[in-house]
Parts: sequence; C-alpha cells; structure tokens
Amino acid sequence: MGEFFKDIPQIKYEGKSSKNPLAFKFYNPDEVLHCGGLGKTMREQMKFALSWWHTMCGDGADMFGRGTADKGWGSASDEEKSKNKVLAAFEIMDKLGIDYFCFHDRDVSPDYATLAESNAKLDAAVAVIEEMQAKTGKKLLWGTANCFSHPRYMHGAGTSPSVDVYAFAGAQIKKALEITVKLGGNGYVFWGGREGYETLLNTDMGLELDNLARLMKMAVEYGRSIGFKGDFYVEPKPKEPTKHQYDFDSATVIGFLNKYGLDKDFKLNIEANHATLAMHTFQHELRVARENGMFGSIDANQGDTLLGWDTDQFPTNVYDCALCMYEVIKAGGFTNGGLNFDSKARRGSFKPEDIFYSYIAGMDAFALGLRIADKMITDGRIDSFTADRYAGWKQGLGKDIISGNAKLADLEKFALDKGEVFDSLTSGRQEYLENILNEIMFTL
Ligand code: XUL
Ligand code: CO
Repeated sequence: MGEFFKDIPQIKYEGKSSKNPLAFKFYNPDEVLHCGGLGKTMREQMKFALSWWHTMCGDGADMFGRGTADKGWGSASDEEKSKNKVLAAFEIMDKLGIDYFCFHDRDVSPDYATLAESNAKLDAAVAVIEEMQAKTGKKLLWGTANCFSHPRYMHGAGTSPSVDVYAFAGAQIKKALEITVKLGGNGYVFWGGREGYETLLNTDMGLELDNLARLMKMAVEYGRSIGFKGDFYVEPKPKEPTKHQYDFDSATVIGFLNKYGLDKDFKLNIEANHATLAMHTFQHELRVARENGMFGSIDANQGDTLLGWDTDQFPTNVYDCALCMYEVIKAGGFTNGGLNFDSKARRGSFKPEDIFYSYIAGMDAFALGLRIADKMITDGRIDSFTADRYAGWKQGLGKDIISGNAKLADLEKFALDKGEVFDSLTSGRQEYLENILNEIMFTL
C-alpha cells in the first residue's frame, strides 16, 4: 500500500490540542463511550463507511464545468481503472481507519456495450475487492445498483413505462444483490434515482408505484434465496433528479412500505442532505424512522440551505451531528447499518490530500456529535424534562386513555368537571433546553 497517496501518513488520534491537519482531534477509535449503556468503542458505535461514487469516481464535474480532480488513478483502460480504484480505496480506508465501504455496481465497473459484458467486467473488479477484503478485513456496509445514470433510465427504472427498461433494472438489481452477498454486505439500498415524474399529463402514478413495489418484492425474494440476511433499505429524497420523487421523505416511504407489505424486510437509509431538501431537519427524519421501528442506516453529509440542491458536503455542523447521534443511541445503535459518507470534497478542493482533510473533518464532526450525544444522555436534564412533560399519561384519565379504557363521553365528563384547564398548562421551555444543549456542547 502507499502507492497512490505517498505523502499521506496513517491518520491517528492526537487529541484536541493537536494542530496537525492530518490527525484526528476528537475521533479516538478505541475509546469506549457509555452512550446510554451501549458501551461500545467510537469505531463500533459509528461504523464509518467510504462511498465509492464520490471518493473513487467523482471528479468535481458539475452542470457548468468539467472535472477538476484527477480520478483516473493512473490507469490506461477502464478495466485497469476499476482495479486501481479498489487499490486506492483500500489505501484510503486503511490510512483513515475506516472499516466499511458502499458502492453502486457502476461505481465499481462502468457500463460496457452489453449487459453480459458489463457483468463479466464487474465480476473481475469484484474479485479484486474480495481479495483486498481478505487481506484487510474491511467490510461492505451496503451495495446498490445504479439504475439512473444510463440514458435508458430517462423515464425511470422500476417506474419506467417501458417493460424493456424495467427488465434491465431487474437484471442489474439481481447482479448487484449477488455481488453484495459475495462480498458479505449486510445492506442493500434502493435510492429511487429516477423513480418519480415531471408531469402527470404523461404519468400513470398508480401503475408506477405498484411496479416499483413489485420490483422490490422480487429483490427480497431473490436476495433471501441466495442467502442475503441483512436489511434492505429505501433512501428517501424529495426531489432531484425528478421534480416529484416518489420516496419523498421518511413518512412517505414508511407509508409505501406498509401499503405493499415490504416493512418486514426494509428499513430506511436516511441522508442528511435529503432531509434538508424535504424541508425537514435531519433529526426529524431520523426520529420518524426510529418511532416506526424503521431506522436502519445513515448517509452522512450536509446540504446548504441557501442553495437548495443536493450538495453532498462533508458534515461539519456539529449541532446536527450531535442530534443525529442522539437519535442513533436512542434507537439502540446501528445493527446492520452505519455512517456512510455520501459526501464529496468541494469542486475547488481538488488535490488528493483534500480527500483526507474531508474525511477527517466528517469523522471528527461525528466524533464530537457522539461525545455530545453521550453527554446529553448522561446529563439527563433534557430527557427528564421531556418525560415530566408527559407525566399526566401515567395516571388517572391519561392512563385510562392509553390502556384503551376511555371513551369520548369520559373525556367530556372530565372536561366539564374541570371547567377550564389553561392555568394548569406548563411551559415547553424551548430556549431553556436549547441553552442546556449549548452548555453541554461547549463544556465538553
Ligand atoms: C443520491 C444519493 C445516492 C444514494 C445511493 O442523492 O444519495 O448516492 O445514496 O444510490
Ligand atoms: Co445517499
């Protein structure tokens, strides 16, 4: 190793007094944090993953200009590039101490002239990944199929009006499941790339949604038949590339999964930037998933509320990371999921070392987030305030309502007896709680 990033050393934890830009200040992988009794190391608690598409493929190209970063990995052919990407990815993971990675089939190996050729070349690249996994112990967090980049998917994949295109999507998903299982992946993601619409004038919404669910059912059936024991995930996103994406947000996706009986096999993969696009907070999306028993995995990044598109920035907003890790701890921690950096260095951050600065920034921000979340729970003031706020549901009429023993007439009798209740209400104390959170954050 060391072939692609000769100047980058092993990134170590040096603590908060370090000024070394190639060191962690807050992420101490082997440190155990209590986290409400979960008591795992930071490394186990956060399960960081590298995203193949941004880190190994994305060269900074945008709608207005070509790429700025060299992601050719010194290769003379596409086949060589696929192999070099594997070697470079494992070097990055090794130097940063990242244990997991995620990919789309076409990030690993591109589209060739026919599906058979694409599959064969993909197999060759997967064999290199398998070899490197055996050497290093790195793990696949989840795999997925890119059913959105090829022009054939212009009208959708699982929601395409064309049966031919639908069959191609199915074939790609079948193969992606096979390689996910081969590489020991514990997750498989459906992000509905082009599953949405631009205008209802040409769209049979009912058929498209039924067909998408049919495709997911086929995936579950096939995945389970070849030994996939992990979680299937849907990754909600409200818009981009289409105007109306069918998987708008956590609540919409949960409704869809319940309607089609997919809720036993699927959980959610929540992405911070997608929450922003849906006009929700990241924490809201996580809470909706958690409350419905559907929390699975996280695409860690951040958006820019002033831009309104999917900027996929490395997460540096510690406040959001803290509230995210609070939800993760409350959900009992990750099981099959983890924190995948679906994040890219800015177009202007185009030098190889920027990859490392970006990951260090994201990992340290989440490490701070985990430390703060841990302290929020140990401190207990926020949790006990909320518990007290609902204390009325543990006794009297509240208890009767919860146990199903109260009828509307009982509520009426209670209200008539009281006459008025305004004076008994307590304050929501938002600012008092926000101040506690600031105190916890800044006295870490
Ligand atoms: C797109 C996005 C995808 C998914 C996987 O916005 O987030 O990269 O994470 O298909
Ligand atoms: Co994502």
